[in-house]
Amino acid sequence: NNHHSCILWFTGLSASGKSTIANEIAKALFQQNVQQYVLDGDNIRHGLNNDLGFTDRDRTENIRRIGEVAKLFVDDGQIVLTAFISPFQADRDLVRSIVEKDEFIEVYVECSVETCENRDPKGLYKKAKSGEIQHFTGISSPYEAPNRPEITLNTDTLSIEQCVETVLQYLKVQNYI
Ligand code: GGZ
Repeated sequence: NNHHSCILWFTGLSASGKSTIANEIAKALFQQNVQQYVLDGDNIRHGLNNDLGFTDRDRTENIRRIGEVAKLFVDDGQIVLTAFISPFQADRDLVRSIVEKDEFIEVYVECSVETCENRDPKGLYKKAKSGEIQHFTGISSPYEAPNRPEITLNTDTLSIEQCVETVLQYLKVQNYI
């Protein structure tokens, strides 16, 4: 199908909804015969990046490698969706700099720490607060909100469906799909 390849780079706190939204968009693109692939913790941190932890340095290397992999998918003509916290603006900017100007779409999945803590699907916020997990984003490690994201999705107030629709609409209006 005729489309313009790009990276939809989702960034936000743990439990903000990045993976869920990315996977739902991928499903919709698949149904429209658009080639797409989702990179997330399940297929990257458990494999290629299983030597990396959560220090600032390891997160930076995590994002650098993911950016390089995403670029390969873009070169292959796909729409690649990445769902990583990617807490540092400089790391996201580095990925932006290795692809063409219109091939990097930063999607800020905005959500208050309070809401994420209440969701806490894996009990990680609880562990972070008790000190059982160190360097936890939003609790004991920083998160830098994007300076100028192409898209912002606030999951405190928007449903998953509304977020998916917002991104699909953006892709249509900007002629990616
Ligand atoms: C943040 C952590 C941590 C720490 C384990 N800080 O909600 P999840 O579980 O499934 O997603 C989180 C994931 C974050 O990995 P990323 O590769 O997205 O992070 S980064 O972009 O910053 O490199 C969480 C789990 O791993 N997790 N320990 N200390 N999240």
